[in-house]
Amino acid sequence: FKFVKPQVAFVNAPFSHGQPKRGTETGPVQLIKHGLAQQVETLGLSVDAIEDHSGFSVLENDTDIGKLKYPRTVSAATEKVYQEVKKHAQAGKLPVTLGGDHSLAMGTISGSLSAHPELCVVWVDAHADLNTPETTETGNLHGCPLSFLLGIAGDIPEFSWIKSQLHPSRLVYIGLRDVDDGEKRLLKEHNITAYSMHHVDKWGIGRVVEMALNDVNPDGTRPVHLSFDVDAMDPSVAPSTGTPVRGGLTFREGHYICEALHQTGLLVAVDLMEVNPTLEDERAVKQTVSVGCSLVRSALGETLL
Ligand code: EXY
Ligand code: MN
Ligand code: MN
Ligand code: MN
Repeated sequence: FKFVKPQVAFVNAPFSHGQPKRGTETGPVQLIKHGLAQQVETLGLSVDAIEDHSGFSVLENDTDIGKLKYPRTVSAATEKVYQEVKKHAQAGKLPVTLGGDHSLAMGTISGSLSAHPELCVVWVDAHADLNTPETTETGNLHGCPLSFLLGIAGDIPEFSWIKSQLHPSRLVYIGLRDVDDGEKRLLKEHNITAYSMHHVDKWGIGRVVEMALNDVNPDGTRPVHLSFDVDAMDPSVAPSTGTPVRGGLTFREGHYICEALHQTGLLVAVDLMEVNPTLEDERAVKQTVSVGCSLVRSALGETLL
C-alpha cells in the first residue's frame, strides 16, 4: 500500500458539543480562510471542492445518557463525518478533517476503517480521549472517542452506527500529559502503547516517532491515520484551544511528527482538531490557526529543504 499524490478532500466539521466551550465550530472556516486549501495546492496536490457541510446542529431534547452530555447531537455529527470520510476514502482520496472538537474522531476513524481495515492510528494529544461512559468524570464526549472506536464503551444504542472496531494494538499515542486515573487503568488493561511528554524528553521526538511506528506498523504495510489534537502542542505554540496543558510539544516536535508520518508514504487520513478561534486574544488565535495550517501542510508533504 502506497499513496503517491493523493487527491485531498477537506471535510469541514464545525462542531463543538463534544465539550462545553463553544467556538471550535469556527475552526474549519478559520483554517480555510487562512488559505489552507491553496497552500495544499501549492504542494502539488489537487484539492476536492470544499462543500459546506450541514448536519452539525444541536438536537432538541438531547438529555444526558448516564453522564454523557449531548449524546445524540454528538452521535449525529460524528456519523455525518463518518459518511463523508468513508465516501472520500473509498474513492481513494485522502480526507483531511478540520474540527471541531475531538469527539469527531469517532467519525473520521470509523470512516478510515471502512476503506482500510488494516488501519493503524497515531493519536497526537495532551489527553488520551479514552474514557468510557463509566470512567468519564466530565461527561464530555471529546474525552471518550477512543473507547467507542476500540469497542470498550459498552452498548449505547445511540452510537450503534459505529461498526468497525480498532484493535488496541493498532493505536499509539504521542504527547500525553493529562491522563485521568480511569484512562491510565484502561491503557494498562488493553496494553495500549503511549509515548507521553516524559518519553519525548527522554528519547527525543525522532526516536519516539520511530518507536511508535514500529509498535503499530512493524512491517510498514498498514495505512496510517493521523489524529492530531492541536492541544498536543505547548500552549505557548497553540494557545487557542479549549483544554490547554502546559509542557507540550514544541513547534518543531509537532511538525516533525507530521513530516515523519508523511515520509512513510502510508498516510491515508489526517484530522486536525480542537482549534478554537474564539479563545485568547487575536494574536493567539492567528498563531494557533497558522500552526494548524502548517501542521497539515507538513503531513501532506511540505519539506524544509
Ligand atoms: N480527560 C478529560 C475528560 O475526559 O473530560 C479531558 C479531555 C480533554 C479532551 C481533549 C480533546 O483532547
Ligand atoms: Mn466533502
Ligand atoms: Mn483530543
Ligand atoms: Mn486534547
